[in-house]
Amino acid sequence: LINITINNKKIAVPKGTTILEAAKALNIKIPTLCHLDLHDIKMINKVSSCRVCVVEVEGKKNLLPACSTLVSEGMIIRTDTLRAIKARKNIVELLLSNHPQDCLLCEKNTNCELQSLAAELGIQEIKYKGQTSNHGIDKSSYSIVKNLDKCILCRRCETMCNEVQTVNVLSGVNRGFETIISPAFYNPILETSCTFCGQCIAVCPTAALTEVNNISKVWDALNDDKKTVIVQVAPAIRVSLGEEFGMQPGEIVTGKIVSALKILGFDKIFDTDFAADLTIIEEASELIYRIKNNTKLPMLTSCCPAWIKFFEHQFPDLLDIPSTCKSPHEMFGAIAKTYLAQKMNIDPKNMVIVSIMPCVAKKYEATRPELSNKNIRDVDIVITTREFAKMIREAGIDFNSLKDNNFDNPLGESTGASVIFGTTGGVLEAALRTAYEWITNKPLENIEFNKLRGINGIKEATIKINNININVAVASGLGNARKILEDIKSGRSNYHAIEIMACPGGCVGGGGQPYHHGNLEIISKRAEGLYKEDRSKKLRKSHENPYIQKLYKEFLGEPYGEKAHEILHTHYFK
Ligand code: HC0
Ligand code: SF4
Repeated sequence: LINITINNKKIAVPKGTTILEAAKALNIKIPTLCHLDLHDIKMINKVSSCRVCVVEVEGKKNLLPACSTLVSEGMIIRTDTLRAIKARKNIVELLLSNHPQDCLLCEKNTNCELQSLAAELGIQEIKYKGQTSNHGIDKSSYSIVKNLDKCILCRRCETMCNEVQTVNVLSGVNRGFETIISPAFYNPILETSCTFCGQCIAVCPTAALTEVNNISKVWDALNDDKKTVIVQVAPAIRVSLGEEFGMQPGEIVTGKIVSALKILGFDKIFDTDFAADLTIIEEASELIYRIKNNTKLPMLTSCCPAWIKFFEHQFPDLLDIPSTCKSPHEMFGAIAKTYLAQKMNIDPKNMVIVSIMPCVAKKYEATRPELSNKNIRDVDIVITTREFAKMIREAGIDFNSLKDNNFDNPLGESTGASVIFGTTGGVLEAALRTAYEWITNKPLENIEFNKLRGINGIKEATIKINNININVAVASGLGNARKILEDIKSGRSNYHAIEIMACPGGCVGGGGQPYHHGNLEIISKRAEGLYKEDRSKKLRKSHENPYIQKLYKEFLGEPYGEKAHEILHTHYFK
C-alpha cells in the first residue's frame, strides 16, 4: 500500500491508484468533465483532455491532473487551494467561451454536466472572447442529433462507440481548434454504420449528442380529433421513469405511468409487455422448430434494433440465423392496426401508435419500410423515457402524487416473463420458461434462471430439457455481441440460442433512459425492479397470458403459422 495525504487526511491505497480515485475514497470531490470510469462494462475514458481535475502536489511546480496522476509514497496533495480552484475556473471559462450560450433553450438544460460544473464553480462571466466553432447540426437520422458546437472534446462518445460497442463510427479528426469528433469523411451519421444504440448519447456530458425529439409530433396527434392515439410502454420504463421525478432507480411506477398517460389524453393505454408475451409464443415456437429440424442454429434474438443494424452491417453472411420475429413493440403496432382496429371498428390509417421506449434506435426501427403493412407503419412515433418525462412536466402533472391505474385491455395484460425483457438475459429466460413446458409437457418448477441474470457482458448456461442439453448465451453491449458472432462464424460455438442486446445491461441501460451520470449501480437497480415486478405477478409464463390465448383463437390461428408469419415476422438486409 502507498501512504498519501489529501487535504490533510491520510490514506493508504494500492499501487496504481490515481489521485482522483484516492480522493474519492476519502469522499473528497474533484470535479471532472472528460473522465468516466464505467469499469463494469469496460468503458474507461482516460484521455485527460479537459484538465478540470487539476490539483497541487507538494514539490511539483505545475498543477497535475488527478485523473491520470498515480499516487506515490508520501505524496501530499491539496485539491482545494486557490491556485487549483482558479485554474479549474479558467479551464471551464475557456470551454464556455467556445460554447453556445443557449442553456435556456438547450435539450440538456438542467441535465448538462458542463452547466452544473459552471454553476458549482460559481462562474458568472467569461473573460475570454475569441473565435467560436460553427460546424452545423447533423439531423440526418431518425434517432440521433449531433451538434458539434456543443462538443467539449471529452472523447467519451469515441471510447464508447469504438471500445465498448466496436462500431467505430466516431473519432477525432483534425488538430487544435479545428478538432472535431466525426464519422469518416465527415459523413452524416445516417450514411455510416452507426447502429443508433445511443450509448454515445448516454455518456455525452453536454448536448453534443442527443435524441431526435418527437414530443411535438405526439402533442399534434393528441390534438387531432380524427386520430385514435394509442400508446404502449416498454418494460424498462416502469423502473426508470421515477428517477426523473426524484424517486430511486428500480422503483416500480407502472400504475402512475398509466394515470399520467390518461391525463395526457391517449385514447387507449396498452403495454408493450403484452407484445413481449406474444413475441415469446412466436420465438419459442421458432426455437423448437429449429432445434427439432437442426436448422439455422444458433437462433439469435431479434428484439433489439441497434443489434439488428450492427448485425446487418458487420455480419451479412449470417443473416439467416436471427429469429424472424419482429420486436415486441413492432408486433404490438402490427396487432393494433389489424386485430384491434377491427375490434374497435376504426380505419388503421386513423390510428396513431406511440411507443414509449428506453431506446433511441427504436425511433429508426419504426421507419424501416418492411415494418409496415400496405404503406401503413406498424408504429408511428417513438419517444424515449426522457421525452415522456418532459411531456409529463410540460403538462404540469404532479407525477409523484398520481394514483395507480391499470392498463386497458385487450392489449394491456402481461405476465412476469414479459416484464424481464427489459434487462439483459430476460428475453431468453422468458423464452426458456415457455419452451421448457412446451417440449416436456411438464410444469417448470424453478422458473428463475439465475445464471442468465446480472450485468455481466456475456453469460452462458446449459439447460437440460428432456434429454437434450440446450446451450444458451446472453450478450449485452455490441463488443460482447461481436465476440459471440465471431465464434459462430469460425465454428467454435455450440449454442442453440443467444440473446443479444446492444446496450450494456439491456434496455434498462438504454440510450433513451434517464442519464446515469456514470453510476452503473442505477442500471442494476432498475433490473432488480423488473425481477421484483416479475415475482409479484400471478402469471409468470407468456403462454399463460389469457389475452394472448384469445388473440390466437380469435385472430392469429396457430402460433408460428401462416397468419402469424404475415403479421409478426420480418426479414433482414445486407
Ligand atoms: Fe426493450 Fe423490448 S425489452 S427491446 O429491451 O424485446 O427498447 O424495455 O420495449 O420492442 O418488450 C427496449 C425495453 C422493449 C421491444 C420489449 C424487446
Ligand atoms: Fe456509435 Fe452507438 Fe453512438 Fe452510433 S449510436 S455513434 S453506434 S455509440
